[in-house]
Amino acid sequence: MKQLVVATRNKGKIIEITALLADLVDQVSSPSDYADFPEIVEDGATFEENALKKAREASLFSGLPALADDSGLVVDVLNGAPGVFSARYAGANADDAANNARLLNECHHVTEEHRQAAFVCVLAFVTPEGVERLFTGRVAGRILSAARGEGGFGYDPLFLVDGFGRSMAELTLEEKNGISHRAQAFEKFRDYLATMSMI
Ligand code: ITT
Repeated sequence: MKQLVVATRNKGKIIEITALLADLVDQVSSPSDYADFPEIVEDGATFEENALKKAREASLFSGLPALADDSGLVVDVLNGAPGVFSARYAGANADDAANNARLLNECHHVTEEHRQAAFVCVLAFVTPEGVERLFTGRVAGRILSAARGEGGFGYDPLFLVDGFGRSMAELTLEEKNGISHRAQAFEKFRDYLATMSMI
């Protein structure tokens, strides 16, 4: 595919997505490449709604095919929180440190065996011709009691990946992009593009 807009302002996502798209797209642009890219209000109740909204607005604005990632952490014992509120769990302008501090606090009295969680990613692909497709990925793990590792972004230091014995932040970019929720959704997107002969 020649050109694609990726509708995210999250620097951690952009690093991972750039690597995941490397052999799929000639030219990837993101909101920071445009002077007046619209601010998109994420007011949907689901990852699907938010991902579609971001991709639709990006495609409309740019006139190009657009991809948007809506993702987050889902913790069983917290009834699925932070979920679609993952980016702003500790408040509207919360940073990763504040969100992680709240997560630790909420899980404080929960024993290890009840800390099951998952990262979920929904990718929305929208084109100016009216194509709309969703691709989902999910990776399971447990919430740690203290941060581990320096890699990744967001909740990665508090997420012990099932079957790895390491936190998501203890994986290299290549390792994370081999197993993550985002990588799984991109794998489905890749298969779709191949089926449609778009690559
Ligand atoms: P955009 O909407 O501009 O893409 P955002 O950060 O607001 O950026 P989301 O609304 O999809 O994106 O929220 C995703 C949040 O979920 C993100 O800020 C992290 O807190 C968390 N998250 C998602 N994927 C993650 C990952 O791979 N590792 C750690 N945390 C992740």
